[in-house]
Amino acid sequence: MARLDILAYPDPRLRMKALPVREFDDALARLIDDLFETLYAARGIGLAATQVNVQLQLIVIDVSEDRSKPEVFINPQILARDQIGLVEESCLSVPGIVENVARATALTVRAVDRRGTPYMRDLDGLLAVCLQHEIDHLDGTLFVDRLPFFKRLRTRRRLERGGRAYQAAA
Ligand code: GNR
Ligand code: NI
Repeated sequence: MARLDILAYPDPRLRMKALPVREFDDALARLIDDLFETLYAARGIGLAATQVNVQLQLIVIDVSEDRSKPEVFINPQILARDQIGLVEESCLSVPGIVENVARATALTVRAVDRRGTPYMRDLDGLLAVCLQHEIDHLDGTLFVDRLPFFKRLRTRRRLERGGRAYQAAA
């Protein structure tokens, strides 16, 4: 297993669009293991392959308190969304910024598991929010892109000055 480097804003590689996974082989299994190791080391709840410079539609998530529920979403597609709520988000690739984002509070997703078997699931709570955040990464979108106009401007200014300076001042 290996811990991978997480790309940080404004790295242009975070803007690339991920391609569907086609080969469910040992290399994919190793990549999934590495993504979980990286996720747990960074104390995040979700990680998209895009964040470690792999342009594949591959997401790992664990929203459990004790880090005991690893979940893999490959080639995910959201089939239905229910209700919108404001949820406080942060991102390992946008350090120092915490803002409310409008997200569906429940959804139905179709994806395949690590062996390539398709499945469908209904999600809600933090898992639903996190999956939307990660699918955005696969499309090259960051949560700060989804802020209302003036908040987005303010956040962009803060990021240009450096997330760390903002964190210290907050
Ligand atoms: O660790 C993370 N926490 C989080 C909190 C609220 C909504 C989304 C997230 S995802 C984030 C990890 C990350 O950047 N994944 O892409
Ligand atoms: Ni993120």
